[in-house]
Amino acid sequence: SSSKLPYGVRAKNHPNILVRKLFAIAEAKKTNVTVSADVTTTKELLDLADQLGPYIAVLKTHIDILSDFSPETTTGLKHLAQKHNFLIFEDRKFIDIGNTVQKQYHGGALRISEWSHIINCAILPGEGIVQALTQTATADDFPYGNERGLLILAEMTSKGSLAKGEYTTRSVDYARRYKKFVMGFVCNRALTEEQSTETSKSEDEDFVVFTTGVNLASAGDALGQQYQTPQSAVARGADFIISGRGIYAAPDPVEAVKRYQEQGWNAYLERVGL
Ligand code: 6AU
Repeated sequence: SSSKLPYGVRAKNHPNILVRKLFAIAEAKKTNVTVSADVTTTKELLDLADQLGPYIAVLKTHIDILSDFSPETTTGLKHLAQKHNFLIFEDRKFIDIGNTVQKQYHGGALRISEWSHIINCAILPGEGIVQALTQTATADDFPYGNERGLLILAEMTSKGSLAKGEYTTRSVDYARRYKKFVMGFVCNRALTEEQSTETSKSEDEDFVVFTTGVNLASAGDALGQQYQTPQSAVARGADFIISGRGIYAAPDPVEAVKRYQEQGWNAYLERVGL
């Protein structure tokens, strides 16, 4: 399966331009780390992005937790993404009818489509949410064309998560139907062999797996979060590991991100046999 192939090989064959860029960044910087920068002021966010930028492939935001969000926040993020060559992933988890999510994604107060390369959605509403976001991002007048992608939240890391079984299989079905915009999943393992009566794996299929709940110092938190190490996440199929508090709340976040980078990268080399 594609998870045994190096990022560079997958980049060459991939039809999606943003995925090619993501794999190229991973290869160039030797990192599969996504830092989840869940801080609550613009200064903290931009400082983190600038300090950790050299060691990460993707910076993940929750833009609605900032107490002082302004256009300067996203101007700053875009500038740092260019400076350090990383992608931005706004973890908005869209979850509504198609007509609503289109307006939440493109335009609105946060203008997410303008600055975030990657977004995610949950499929609780059904296929229509994926269809609607794909429609917006592939429209002739959508200004950011090939530089945007969608991850489907197919599983969750929290205790008692209901995103399993048929829900996860459906996530894979919808990804297969809307490949033009869906680049992969947020999930805890490779879903490539997932089959339903509706869809099966096509030969050229290569979805990107982002796995969160990665932490070297802790097994979980008091609110149901469950952690694993970079090594175990990558061995189970993660192409990119997402870590928040393990990095930004460490005594020295730069030292921490380097450790996650090294462990995530070594686990990747081992998986692909390099
Ligand atoms: O490393 P942490 O626990 O500090 O942060 C984990 C980050 C948070 C969550 O909102 C997010 O990952 N997350 C997600 C995502 C990325 O969609 C899914 C999930 O199942 N669990 C999870 O923690 O920003």
